[in-house]
Amino acid sequence: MITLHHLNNSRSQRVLWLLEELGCEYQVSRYQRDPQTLLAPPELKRVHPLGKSPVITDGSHTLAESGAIIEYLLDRYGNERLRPAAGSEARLRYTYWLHYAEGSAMPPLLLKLVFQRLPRGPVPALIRPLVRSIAARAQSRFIDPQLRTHIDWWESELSRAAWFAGEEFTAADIQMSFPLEAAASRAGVPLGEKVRGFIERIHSRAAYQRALAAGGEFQLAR
Ligand SMILES: N[C@@H](CCC(=O)N[C@@H](CS)C(=O)NCC(=O)O)C(=O)O
Repeated sequence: MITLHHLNNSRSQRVLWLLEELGCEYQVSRYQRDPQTLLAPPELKRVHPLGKSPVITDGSHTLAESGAIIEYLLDRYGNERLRPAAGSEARLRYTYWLHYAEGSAMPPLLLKLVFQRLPRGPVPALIRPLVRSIAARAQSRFIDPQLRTHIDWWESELSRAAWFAGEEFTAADIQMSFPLEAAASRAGVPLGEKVRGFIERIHSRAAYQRALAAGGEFQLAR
């Protein structure tokens, strides 16, 4: 039986969603973020040394890293679903978006979160205005222009086809859902019509809704 080590409000929601799309049997082991630091509890380090979520265990395997977990689940339980055929143009696109989501899209979104929250942290009152000004400059000069570029890239790609790898919904769309949802919650940059349409379409999928019910809480930090 697959066990998903699931952290509230996190990337592991994507794995829950994939498990629901595939109709796999699984159980969920739950972990709660510290409300102040947003960090995972130390128990997660007993499952995997990095203590991050998602992690799955399946028989003798323990796997971390969303993209690797997605590939493992498709290899083992996919029966050719949710991944374009090897050698096709769509497969190239699928592979690109699967890696891009964590490798390129998430870093500026994480920076945005850190710099948005910095002045709200335990900063001495005397230097709070300075911290606020540095955080605002980091966002306006460095982070926001990068986010704009990424969001425009998603908009132009979703104008070419309904889904990231082409006309068929694939697991790359599941992987890309997290940066798009994070951008909707915190980017502070308007999203285009195609990106908003993508988010609406994924929300209306029955498996997405079952995953929400199974995961409990899914509200991304801002
Ligand atoms: N690239 C990794 C990122 C994993 C990751 O950073 N997960 C976050 C949840 S969204 C986490 O566990 N944060 C809690 C912590 O860092 O303590 C993946 O895609 O699985």
